[in-house]
Amino acid sequence: MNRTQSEKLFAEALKYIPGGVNSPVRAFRAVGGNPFFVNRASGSKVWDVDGNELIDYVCTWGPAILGHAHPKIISAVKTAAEFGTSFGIPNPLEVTMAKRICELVPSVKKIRMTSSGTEACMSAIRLARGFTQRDKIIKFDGCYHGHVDSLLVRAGSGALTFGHPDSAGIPAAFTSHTIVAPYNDVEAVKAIFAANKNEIAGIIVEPVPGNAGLYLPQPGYLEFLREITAANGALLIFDEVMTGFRLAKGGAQERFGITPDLSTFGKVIGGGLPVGAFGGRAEIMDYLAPLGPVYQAGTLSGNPIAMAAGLANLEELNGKAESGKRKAENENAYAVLEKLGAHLEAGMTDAAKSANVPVRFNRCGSMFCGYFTDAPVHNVADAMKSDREKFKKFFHGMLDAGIYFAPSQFEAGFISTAHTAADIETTVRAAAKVLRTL
Ligand code: KE4
Repeated sequence: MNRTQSEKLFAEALKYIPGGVNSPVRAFRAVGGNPFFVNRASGSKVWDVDGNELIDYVCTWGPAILGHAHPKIISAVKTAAEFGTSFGIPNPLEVTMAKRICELVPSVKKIRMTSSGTEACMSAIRLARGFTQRDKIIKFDGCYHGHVDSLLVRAGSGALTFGHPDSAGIPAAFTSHTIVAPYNDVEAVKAIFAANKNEIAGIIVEPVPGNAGLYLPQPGYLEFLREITAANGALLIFDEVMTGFRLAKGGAQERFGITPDLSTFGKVIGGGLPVGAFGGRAEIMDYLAPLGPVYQAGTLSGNPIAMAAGLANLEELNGKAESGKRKAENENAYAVLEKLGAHLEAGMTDAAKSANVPVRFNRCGSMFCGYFTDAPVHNVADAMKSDREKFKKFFHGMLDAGIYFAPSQFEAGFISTAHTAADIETTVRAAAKVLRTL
């Protein structure tokens, strides 16, 4: 595949941007080779600067749930931009967005917008500590909550990909109140609470971890986290930056029937523009400035263009909130995502079997990960057993076939409502060929 222009751009980028990328996961360091550059995307496809068309299963890491350049989002952004790009003064779209999120996610009674998922998670942690007046936070190895100093401890995503889940530049004091437990391990969390009585401010968890590939909560595990936090005066914080509004209209908490105290969001509610949010019980959220003692702020929080794009995304996924109850054109968006996900899972599983290559294909709705291992994957330790050499070869074989999967074994894949059965069939046919070369 000709990537001349991408190579030229990457050489230029390296002169001015560390590693040539503005986010490490884009760097292809886990799979080898150099990243390609994209300047056009539409529906389920992206086109690189050399004109190569790719079926995209990264979907800009989640926001493009309706596919790229959805006409309703483009039109909403253009319309909003005509009236100005930022005010730094409350604007009506912030109210519409806040109300819409509270309608879609019953556990959220109040919400605060930010400009990234990292900011949302950082703020939720600070709020949990301020509200409980406790310092310690439990997180799970392999889970990633953005590049928050106190949470970059055995983190997932790029931190895991590059083998340094604990970043340099973070003083030990900043992580001394962070306790890491294995995901899906009930006894480990019980022991932590027993050893830290009345000291745990909260647990922050990806309800379906998507930053070490993808694995699911074991039956009863999320219920256990809900019970043990409530029993110990600690808060349960669901990091739904990735799962929110994707795994169900109300996110993973709707899908699994759990009511967290706080939730963080991002990606889908920005429709591809910079966004994050955190919300939950009103008595907790009212601890935030300007009402309460926990400070949190952002120049572009609630930016009108991001709100317009996010609201268009939500509207197409769920239909208008108010009058007329107009259903979205693809009113059963979540049924479409589930059907496409099941189609991909079945096809990839069959392709691996016919090629006699051990693959564990984990999936939850429209999020998935194929691990090159024949053992089940329930946590990051299991994920680390996957054959990364096979993954590298598979990744490049599929890329050369015009299929773009996340450039790391430790990332989730995403499907959009713009993907078609034909896209899935093309993907599975290519996988059947590539797997036989491994
Ligand atoms: P951002 O700060 O990147 O908007 O969100 C951080 C974040 C928080 N919580 C979860 C569960 C997340 O998945 C993320 C970000 N996800 C990664 C993909 N693994 C973003 C891609 C990147 O870092 O470039």
